[in-house]
Amino acid sequence: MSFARLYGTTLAAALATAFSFSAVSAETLRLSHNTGDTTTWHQGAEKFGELLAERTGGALDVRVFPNAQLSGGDQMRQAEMVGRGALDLVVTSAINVTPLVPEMAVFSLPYLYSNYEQVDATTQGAPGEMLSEILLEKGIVVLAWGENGFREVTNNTRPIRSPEDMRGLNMRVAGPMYIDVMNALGANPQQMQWGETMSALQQGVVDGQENPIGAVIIPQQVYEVQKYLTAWHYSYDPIFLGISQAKWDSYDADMQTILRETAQEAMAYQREITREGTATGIEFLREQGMEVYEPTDEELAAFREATKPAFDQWAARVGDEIVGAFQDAIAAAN
Ligand code: X2X
Repeated sequence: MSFARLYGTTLAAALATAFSFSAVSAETLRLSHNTGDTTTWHQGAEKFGELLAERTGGALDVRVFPNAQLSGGDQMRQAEMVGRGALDLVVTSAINVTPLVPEMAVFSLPYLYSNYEQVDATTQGAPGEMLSEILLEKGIVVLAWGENGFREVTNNTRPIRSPEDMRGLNMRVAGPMYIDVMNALGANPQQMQWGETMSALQQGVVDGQENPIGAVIIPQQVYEVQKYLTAWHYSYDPIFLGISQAKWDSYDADMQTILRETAQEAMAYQREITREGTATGIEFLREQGMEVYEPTDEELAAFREATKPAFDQWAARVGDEIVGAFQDAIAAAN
């Protein structure tokens, strides 16, 4: 049935008929993500559910499952599960999808981006579309791109001011590319689920980790188990809200429009609160007792230089066409 033809596409019209519509065909979609229920990932997912229920008059609602519960705690498995229709919806970050789609590593190449304008020129533009097309081949329809953010390094051993300071540190990392980046810096990387990381930090199984301030470090209270943070901005990580293609194909064009527009609004909100949390975050972390170091441009250049072998290795894996499209969009945004 065509939602728009029966009820009109405006919000007011949808709300006016909410009750009768929901009585006919309410459907609950399951959304999986791999952070806790305090993060901006979760807030973005909940916003999507609220807006979607409103706009479909309750015909569609969303149940959000945090902490990768639906994939047995395995954050990398979510994308593959959505692809084969075992999950309806996912919010996850690019690095988690690299085992399925290595090209997704393009976003997180070390020191690819210098600012948010450059980020937005790719995630909200044609370069992001290139990745959406590849994900579609895996059965995942990307509805909108959101933000995990620039990943900053924390640890309990010493302040990090130079690549040398990373030597010998046992670092928890999320995905394969970061193993190579940490190796390039002389650290000892260990891939670990996010869900196991807080206790590993607490128990000293690892010395440190890296994550974005606004989306993860603050809402998940990483400052309670880590002493030092360096805002080295070494790698950007986007998130996306995706739906399984099987589910997507079950809706008519009007419902697909509502899904896409709602996802875009929810992820715009998610990016906004993430950036706000990041902007005020360094001061907050200092108040919580963390020692925060903000490197000079020269020091950042040293980190960029030291991580270049990992950049080159992964750029080759991603391929010239995609890396070039990103670099062109970034140059144009400067
Ligand atoms: O596991 C992480 O570090 C997290 C939460 O940032 C990702 O999903 C990549």
